[in-house]
Amino acid sequence: MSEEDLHFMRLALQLGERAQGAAWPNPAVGCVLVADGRIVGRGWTGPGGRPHAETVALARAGAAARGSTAYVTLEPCAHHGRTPPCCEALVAAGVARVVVPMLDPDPRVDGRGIAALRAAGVVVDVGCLEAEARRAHAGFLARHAARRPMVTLKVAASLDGRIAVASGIGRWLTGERARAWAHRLRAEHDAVLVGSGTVLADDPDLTCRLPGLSRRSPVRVVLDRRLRLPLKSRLVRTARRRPVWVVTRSSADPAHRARLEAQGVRVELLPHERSERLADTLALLAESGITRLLVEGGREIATAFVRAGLVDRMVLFHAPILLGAEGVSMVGGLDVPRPDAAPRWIAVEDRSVGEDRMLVLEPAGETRCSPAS
Ligand code: AOF
Ligand code: ZN
Repeated sequence: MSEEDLHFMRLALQLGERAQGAAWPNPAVGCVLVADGRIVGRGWTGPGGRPHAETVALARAGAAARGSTAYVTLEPCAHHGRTPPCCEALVAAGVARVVVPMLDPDPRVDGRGIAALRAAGVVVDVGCLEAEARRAHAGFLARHAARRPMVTLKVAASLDGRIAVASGIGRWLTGERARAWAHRLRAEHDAVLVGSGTVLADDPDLTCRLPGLSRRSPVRVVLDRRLRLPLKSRLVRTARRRPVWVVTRSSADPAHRARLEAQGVRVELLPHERSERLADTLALLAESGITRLLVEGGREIATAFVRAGLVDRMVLFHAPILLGAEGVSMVGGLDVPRPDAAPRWIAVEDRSVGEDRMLVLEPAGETRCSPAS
């Protein structure tokens, strides 16, 4: 790969990021068309996955696409789905070369896009910035390979790892800049998940309230085995504007369920033993198209995800305060017998956000995108 290839693929990856959290159930793909060293078209996957990135870039380029190189962050599709195949569109437009980091794991594509392009005489180079693309498509890949979304756990804690004072008040530990980042995280995920305890304690609305990004608010998911979600909660009152999904047990009170559904809440039922297993809840979300899930708490939920090995990425905001031993710790019991048996994390990003510090961590060792029990 030349420097030029790396440069334009980086640009395509950046464009794809713009669709993150909005393209589900599809991957957020970016595309740059380059002719004689000049960009003639750019595109990214549209809301809900349509149009595909290549369609947008080709439309922008028009006749200038002839003889160009297309940098696409995922193998162009080969199937007649909700849009015609992108590989046919690239050939029809006269694109001479296509550069992609990786194949599309969707069984309808999976190498067929590249084969069709090559059969039509287009030069195809595979593998440019593959690691970066795998990270960008982690949610889409997890949904296909592990029947679950990629999971990001967000925690705002004091220096000593407490998320609230003893009375349970945990709001405003971090400053305004960190809170803005947290809202951006919501926009970049398809869904945000909390436990019903958090709803009862904080009555959050879980939307993205950044200027211009309110339409990017995620689906709001409540794990609520006892179906305690109050009709008066902010979530229920706004359920018609942004989706609210509640996952509960099939034995939940049918009258309350009907009242919630009448307010626009989607109630998903799981048999008793399946409702105890997070992996079953995640499979249900993946079946509904969710590729990127942001877990926001509270402590019981965070603990359950960590214990199950179901966290792919942790975003930890550290406020420069101490709350002491009487504060509520960020995770509950993990039964760690010795330090060397502790779940270990690798920091992939570490930066100041206003007066707070943001750490992005990934589990050390094998990737966790494998089916868990
Ligand atoms: C592309 N470019 O921008 C995206 C692709 O339901 P459909 O017809 O939109 O097809 C969805 C599949 O298309 C999805 O599973 C993935 O394989 C591919 N997504 N492909 O060429 C894009 N978003
Ligand atoms: Zn396509």
